[in-house]
Order: sequence, then C-alpha cells, then structure tokens
Amino acid sequence: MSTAVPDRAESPATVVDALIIGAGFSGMYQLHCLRDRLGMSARVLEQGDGVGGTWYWNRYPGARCDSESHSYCLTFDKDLYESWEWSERYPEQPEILRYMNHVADRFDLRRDIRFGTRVTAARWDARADRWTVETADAEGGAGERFAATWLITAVGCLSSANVPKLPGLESFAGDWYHTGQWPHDGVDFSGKRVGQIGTGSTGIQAVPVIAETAGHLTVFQRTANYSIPARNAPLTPEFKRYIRENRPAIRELMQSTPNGHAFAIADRSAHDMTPDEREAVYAAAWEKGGLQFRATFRDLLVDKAANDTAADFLKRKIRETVKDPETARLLSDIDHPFATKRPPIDSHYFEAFNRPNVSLVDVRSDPIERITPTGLTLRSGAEHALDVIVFATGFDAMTGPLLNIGITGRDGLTLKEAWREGPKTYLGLGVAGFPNLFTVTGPGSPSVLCNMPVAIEQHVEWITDCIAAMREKGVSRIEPAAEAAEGWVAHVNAAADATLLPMAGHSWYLGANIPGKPRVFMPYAGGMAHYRRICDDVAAKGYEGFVKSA
Ligand code: N01
Repeated sequence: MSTAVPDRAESPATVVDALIIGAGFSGMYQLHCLRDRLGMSARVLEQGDGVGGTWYWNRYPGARCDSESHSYCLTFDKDLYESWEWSERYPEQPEILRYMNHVADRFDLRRDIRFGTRVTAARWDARADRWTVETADAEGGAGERFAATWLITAVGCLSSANVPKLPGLESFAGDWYHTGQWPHDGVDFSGKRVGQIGTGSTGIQAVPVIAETAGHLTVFQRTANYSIPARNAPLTPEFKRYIRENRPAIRELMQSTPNGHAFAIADRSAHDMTPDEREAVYAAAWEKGGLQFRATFRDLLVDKAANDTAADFLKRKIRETVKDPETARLLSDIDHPFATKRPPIDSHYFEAFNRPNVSLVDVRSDPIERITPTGLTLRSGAEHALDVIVFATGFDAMTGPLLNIGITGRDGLTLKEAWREGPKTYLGLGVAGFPNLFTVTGPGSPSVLCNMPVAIEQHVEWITDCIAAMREKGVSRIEPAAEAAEGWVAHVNAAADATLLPMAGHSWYLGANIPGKPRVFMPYAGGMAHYRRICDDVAAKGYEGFVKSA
C-alpha cells in the first residue's frame, strides 16, 4: 500500500518502499520481485506509453534481436519460460514487444507502472533516509512526486539517442528520424531519396529493408564494419521440439557461458589448425550465421594474430559479395579487430549494395559538413539531395540514460560530478555517495557484452536478495565503500585490457562516440559467469564492500 503524506515541498509525495525507473525487462522483473516476492510497495516510472524499453522505442525498419529467440527471454518463472513459443530464429521487434506485454499481463504489472512519466530529478534526503523523485508528465508539465527508501534504475544501456550536432539540421525541409525514437506508425520511404547515416548494428539491419521501398538510399559510412549473416528463418518444428525438451539445460548453458548465450565458446586456439582447417571452421560458422562466429576459437578476442584470421575471412566475404569493386573496398576497409566493436549480424546487408537504388558514400575521408534545406553537404563541397535522413547514429551508451535523470546523492553530490572522469560503480550495481541506489546493467557490469536478459535476471535477483537482507537486519542505508568502487573500476579496466576490446578506439564501449565524453571502457569484460560468482561471493560475505547503517 502506498500513502500520500505531506512532504517538505508544497505538493504531497506518494510514498512507496521502492521506485524503479524504466519498464523494460529490468524494470518489470524488478517490480515483480519487490512487490510479489518481498511484499513491498513499489512503482515503476516509465516515460513511454507502454512496456518494452528498448523494444518500445526501437521500431526502425528491420529491427530484430541479435540473440537467438530461445535465449532471449526471462527464465525465472517456469510457466512463463515454458509457455512462450517464438516464431523465428531472431525475432522481430513487434514479436518481442508482444512478449514483453505478455510478461506484463502475466504478472499483472501495469497497475504499478506510471506510464508517460519522465523522471526529472532524484535526490537523497538524508534526514528521512529516502529518495525524493520529481517527474514530468507526457506534456512536459510537473508530474507526480514520489518518495521511496530504495531507488532502482532500470533505464537500459542504449536508450539515450545520439543525434550528432550537425549544423543546419533545423533547416532541413524533409523529414528526419533517429532509429531509437522511431514513429509508431512507421515511415513511408516509397520513391523517396533517403540518406542513412551510420553503419552499426542498427544501420546494418535497416539498410536492406529501407532499400526495398526507397527511390534511392545513400548510406553514409564513417567506419566500415564486419557483419555476419543472421540466416534468420522461421523455427522448424524439430527445433521447437528441441527447445521444449531441453529448457533446463539451455538455461544452465546460458548461465555458464561468458556471454550469456546458449552456445559454448570452442576450447581451441585459432593457431591449433592449418589454414585450410581453419578456413573450413569459418566457412561452416558463416553458413550457420549469427554471433556464434565469435565462438569458433577461444582466442579471437585476446590474440591479435588469431583475430586477424577471422578478420581476413570476413573481409574476403564482403569483397566476394559486393560487385562494385570500389564499394567492396570501402565496405571491407575495416580499421579494428573483429568483435572489438559489437559485431552486427545481418539479413542481406552487403547484398543490398548490389541494388541499383543503393549507394555508399565514405564520410571518413570526406566528412559531413552540414545539413542543408535540401539534403547534406560534405567537406569537399559534394552535395547530396535528400527527402529523408535516417540517423542510425547510436546512443550515449551506459552513462547517458543515468546522467539524464538528474540524480543527487549524499551531501549534494551529483552523479554528473561523481562521474566527471568516467563512471565509477561497485559491481556496476551501486555508486559510492548514493545510498540505497541500485543500477541494473550499470557501467562496470557485463550488460552489453552479454545476452541482456541473462544479465538482467542476475542483477535483479541480486538486488532483491540484498534489499531483503537489509530489511531483515534493520539496515536503512547501504552504499558501496569508496575504496570498493575504486577497486572495481581497476578490475573492470584490467579485464578490458586483457582483451583486444580497447583496440577499437572509437567504439561506444569506450564512450568515444560522444564528443567530450571521458574515454573509459564501460562494460565488464571478465565474463558473465565469472561476474556472477563475484557477486555471489560479495553477498555470501554479508555484502562485502558496502557500508551499511541502521
Ligand atoms: O549504434 P553504433 P547502433 N557522422 O554506435 C555512425 C545494440 N543493438 O545503434 O563507427 C557519420 O554502434 C557511427 O560511426 P563510427 C548493439 O549493442 C542491438 O548501430 O562512430 N557517422 C556508426 O557507424 C549495438 O552495438 C540490436 O565512425 C556517424 C553508427 O553511426 C548498439 O545497440 C540491434 C556519426 C552508430 O553505430 C548500438 O548500435 C541494434 C557522424 N557524425 C543495435 N555519428 C539487437 O540485438 C555516428 N555515426 C536487436
């Protein structure tokens, strides 16, 4: 039960035990755990009009999941896990959104979710040992105020859209869209001159679908990218049966692999084989498709020479697929080792460049100078006339969604100030100076290097157990000790440095896609299974590294 009591400010605040920000996988499961397992009063505050998080906002053409459907789901509830049947190997956005709504219905979550509610500020009130939270309503006016003992951010890692600050955008006479804020009723590209900026996972999914209807699609590429065919297809009756009969084993596998997927990384080095044998392994993985390509050898992400063998294979495949030699050269001129940026998987991306209505423009050598009323101009003066611009330009990842909330912790310390030199968390789950705040998939957690639902289930369950333990012991405040957070940051850096990942110097993993953002490797690269053991150990030792007070 929540109560409305007078607060220090003018309007009364709705007081609950816990506030959760965001109604994606994390927020929904966190609500279920706190409300239905611990019997707490809890609210989810969600900016959108529906559940789904990433899958509510990302409705761009071709949007589908890069994790295989049978591993992209919540597994904590046997009936939920066993009752949902996916239709395709890689489900499309509408199907995933249906699944998210099914979760909300099944656990009757909507009654405790405030939709159309954007959190504008969260402040720690040391006198009352609780958070006060301000919101804005859908029209941007002052919304309901809340107070809660526990604040849990479930805002996702990739939810703060990055539209590059290109001069002249406001003068553009056509329409422009960011893929992460796509109109719900879709966009009609028929006969239009479309310019797409960005060739990351999103852009690579969008190109072949936009090309089907656009009059002409011009793809502006700054960094060429590897991509592996998804080989998406409807699930066969045999595969569906395999899933039905093996769910516990599949779950166990997902929880034991470093990346949370339902496939193991082969325990062999790329150097253990002759070039012909290795070629056969890569050719088979290419035919099979999907992120498993990364799992062909255990040393692809730690040994540059091993990585080169995969990179060479993939670049060769691009040159074999794309007919125009100059386009093929630009698409295969990749400047970073394979999988040091998140590797996309695609449905006929490279093939799309063989269509007469698709062309590629290299904006590395000739950057976009400005947007004009009729299109865009490059530094060389070359002009491109466009009716529609699609920004597939990514996100202010991991820290962006948290810093946008306006969080102020103990002694007036803002999160922006605490993270001026880069994010500092303990386990990716808590921040020194911010009592009773938990950050699901925060910076310093495996999150984006893992199949997300697997990471999310672990985080939410750990947070739930921690809150339950604190309530049982009568602890009213818990926060990471500063030295524990420093130690974790050093461990996160060491884990990244043990891999080739930092070699992609311009990746969003490092914050390098956002001008002025500190260059810090943000996700934890030590593997999900190892991370799980560390978190379990911290809990077993009475939440070691946290400062607790009654
Ligand atoms: O974003 P990105 P994304 N001028 O940052 C380019 C997840 N995801 O939305 O590389 C010109 O990867 C930029 O160029 P560069 C997945 O984790 C998951 O594609 O910075 N170009 C790059 O090409 C993924 O990694 C799924 O040189 C500019 C592109 O825009 C993450 O989301 C599906 C530019 C941005 O690529 C983000 O992927 C899709 C400029 N000013 C995504 N600014 C599923 O599994 C940026 N770019 C469902």
